[in-house]
Amino acid sequence: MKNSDLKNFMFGVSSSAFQIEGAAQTGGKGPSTVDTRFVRPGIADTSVASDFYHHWEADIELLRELGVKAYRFSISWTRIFPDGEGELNQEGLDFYTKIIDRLLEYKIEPVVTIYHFDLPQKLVDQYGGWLGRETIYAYEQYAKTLFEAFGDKVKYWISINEPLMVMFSKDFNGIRDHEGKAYERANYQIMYHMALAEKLAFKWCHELVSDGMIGPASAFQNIYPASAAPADVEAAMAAEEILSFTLLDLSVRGSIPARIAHTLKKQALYPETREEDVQLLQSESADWICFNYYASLCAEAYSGKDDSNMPQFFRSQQYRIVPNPVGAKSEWMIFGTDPTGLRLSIYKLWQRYNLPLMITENGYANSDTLEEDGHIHDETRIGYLKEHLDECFQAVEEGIPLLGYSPWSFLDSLSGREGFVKRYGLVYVDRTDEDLKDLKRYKKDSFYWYQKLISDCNKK
Ligand code: BGP
Repeated sequence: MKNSDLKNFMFGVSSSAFQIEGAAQTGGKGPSTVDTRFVRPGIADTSVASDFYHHWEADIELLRELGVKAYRFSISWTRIFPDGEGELNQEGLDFYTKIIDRLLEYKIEPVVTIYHFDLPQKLVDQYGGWLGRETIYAYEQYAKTLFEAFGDKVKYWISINEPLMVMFSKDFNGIRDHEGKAYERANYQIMYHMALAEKLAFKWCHELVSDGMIGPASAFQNIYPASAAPADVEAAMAAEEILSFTLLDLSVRGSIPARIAHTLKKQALYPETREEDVQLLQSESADWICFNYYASLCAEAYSGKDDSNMPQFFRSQQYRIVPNPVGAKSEWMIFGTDPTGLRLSIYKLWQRYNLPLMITENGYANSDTLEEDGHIHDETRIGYLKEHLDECFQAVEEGIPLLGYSPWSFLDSLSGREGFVKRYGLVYVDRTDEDLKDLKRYKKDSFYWYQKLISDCNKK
């Protein structure tokens, strides 16, 4: 690779507000769906998480020491608008102002996710969350407020993290009173309303942030045919189109892919739309595509039943998702690892959309052990990150505008469901699910490895 290829590459690291901040009821913050959801006994909740809210200065020192060029984090919607809309909480805005200013002082580019799973609970209570069109405008007000406050400082914006997960996860969308077919219909209504909301954010970003870039962060599902049988190949194509491209097409092209629209209509799942939506959907488009990649999957032709143990949202009558037999599986990486799949995902996204790309999540989950001497030897994580980064470097060398790589995660943080037993961080946070201990930070071996890699690339 030419030295200049990586000169501007954004080596970053990622986090999200509810997974690290804690202080869930502090500083005027209102409750969101991730605070009110049911948490299994023995598993940590959002109240303390990694306590970034009280450790932010020392944590940003760690970012500086790590040498990253970018930090991807999210703003908590209910820290800014405790009710999701209406009255602004200045204390919340001030908190993020301090963070952004400190990052810029250290020449770390803030990459800001506007909304990462934490939907204001009040919007759920009042409007059914994303089922109500009111939530579209609440999101618009929130996003516009952020562009007004930070538009002169933050250039890189992510509208919504993993709309796919928001559509399907009741923990995130807060929809508890719909089941079966009604819930399936709700999933697509949520998708559609989020797409409209996102377009309003695009519009304001383009108006208020000069040279700003905004786009979604896709939970990209790279799916291989389970065999070369045409029926399996077709199943894999359908799965990718439904799980990944439908949402991204809305963000970029402003429409649902024709075959998917046809199927949704046939199944009476097509969302309720209004004529005037078309103009908004098509007038604005994403400037870049961020995506999160952990593993790949396979699809085979649907044979009338799905007896796999896959999560509900992977199930469909058009395909059957199965684990990829290739790639090492481990305690928490149950789908195995597939670095090549990351590069193939880059190709697929580049071919379809021709937009700059950024990897905003990629990481290895493990139940790490803090040794008595304060070390955490996470060589498997190092191997995982190295293999995936090598694939990124190849794509950059081939001329694809991959702007950066920001692994999940900076700190050990609250996992989507598993609390603190499942860790991804480059920095260990000393707490367990049930014992807060001292929340002290320890740099894992992966921290030093990544630090050296960034520094070596800077020297080239
Ligand atoms: C992604 C989310 C992240 C993070 C990550 C790891 O889907 O965007 O917020 O949670 O997954 O997942 P988990 O913590 O569930 O293992």
